[in-house]
Amino acid sequence: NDGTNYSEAVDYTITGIEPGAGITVTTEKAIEEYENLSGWTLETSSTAAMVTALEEAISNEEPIIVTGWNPHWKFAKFPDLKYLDDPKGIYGEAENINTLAKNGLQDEKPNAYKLLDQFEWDVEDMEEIMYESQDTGDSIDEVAQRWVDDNRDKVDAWLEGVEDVDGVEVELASTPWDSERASSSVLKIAMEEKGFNVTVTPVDVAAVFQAVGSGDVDATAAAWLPFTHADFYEKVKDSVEDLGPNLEGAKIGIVVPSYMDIDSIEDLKP
Ligand code: PBE
Repeated sequence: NDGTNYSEAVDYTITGIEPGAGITVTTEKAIEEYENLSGWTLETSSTAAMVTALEEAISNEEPIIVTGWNPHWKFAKFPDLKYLDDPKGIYGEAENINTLAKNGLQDEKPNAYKLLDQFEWDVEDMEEIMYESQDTGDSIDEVAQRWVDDNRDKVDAWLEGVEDVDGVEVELASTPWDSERASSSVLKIAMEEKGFNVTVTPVDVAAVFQAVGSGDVDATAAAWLPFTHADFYEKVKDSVEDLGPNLEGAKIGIVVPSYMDIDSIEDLKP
């Protein structure tokens, strides 16, 4: 590259997000597996703090190394970001966001189960809500309602064959990221059209999996699989039912501004 020792410039530190995130666990694995990252630090704080650090670095054209993922609006706001190649495949390949139900939900609440099972949309749909909320300052819930109004064909497909109910309670566990706030929000709106009374509780990833596994909640639409949340899923897999992807084409990894002249995690000097 141009000779800059990026590793030294970032003080051998990756700017991470919340300590409880799947991507945090995976990045700790990456630091163990890549010899050139031995002794590096993953600094955890929050997604908001990571985005602020990224914004500052980009405005000063300074090097920064962050944990990043799609779908997320940072790639729209900062078009010059790139993923570093991950030759060891620590961050996995094709990643999806799955819906998980507690065991027995189909018998207990068959119409809720059917709707949850039929819920699926595309990366572009989720991004539309995240970008619009970010641009306008309107809440995810407000933008999600507009999205539902504008995308009747998709929403009607989720509702197909689902009978109306009279206030059946459904509890969904979710995570605090915009991606899952968007999916939980459209799901809640769609379910309430059929007469369900839906509560969405955003908690840590570990708590999401525990809650569905123990049957404390009915379901979650926030499971990043097969890689990001693999360790969490493994612990509860016998007590949950995997309803498959509600979104295909998610991704996580190490992200840097494209003015950094490196392409791979292995290009980082030890
Ligand atoms: N994320 C966004 C989460 C899931 C959704 C990739 C930051 C994580 O657990 O890492």
